[in-house]
Amino acid sequence: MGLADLHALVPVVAAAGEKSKTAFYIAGGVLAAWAVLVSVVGVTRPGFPGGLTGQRAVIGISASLVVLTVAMAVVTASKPPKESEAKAQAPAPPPPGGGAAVAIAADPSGQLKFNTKSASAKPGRVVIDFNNSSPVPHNVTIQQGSKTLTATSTITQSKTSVTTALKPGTYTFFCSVDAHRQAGMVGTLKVG
Ligand SMILES: [Cu+2]
Repeated sequence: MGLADLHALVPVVAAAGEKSKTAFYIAGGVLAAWAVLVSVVGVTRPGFPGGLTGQRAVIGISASLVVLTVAMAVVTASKPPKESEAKAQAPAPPPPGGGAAVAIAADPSGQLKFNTKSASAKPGRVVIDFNNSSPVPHNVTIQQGSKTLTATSTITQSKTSVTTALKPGTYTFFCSVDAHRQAGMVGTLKVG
């Protein structure tokens, strides 16, 4: 196998490397086998590699194999970050211990009220699931005292959710659209 063949092999093996680390192991194995071959021949033949051309060939092939192996290492090493990236984009898993989902719905006929005046959750990550099947825009905003902690999007005829970390305590949930809170879209969220 000549040097040109080796270089032609790089993209092919690199493509295979996208799928697994096998290409890296193959390239590494070939490099190791070549190193053993050179040293065995070198030991058994005092004149090896014989002449400038022979030396250049041995150095060239060795260098190509090193480049190939490093290329495989780079190609295969680039895979784990892609996986973790995909993982980061995936939906967050349910909170491990503690936390809870709180389901709140707006009146389906469009009246300015929620389906409940009180809700409760365990401390930790709390998912507020809000369902507004009416054509009137609403949201669920969470306050503690006068401090707004989080809010869902304002939606009509759809569902949304927001996740927040809540410590034990008493919170207020309400709709911040226009005067919906004053009209009655308000309730108490107890966490504890
Ligand atoms: Cu509202």
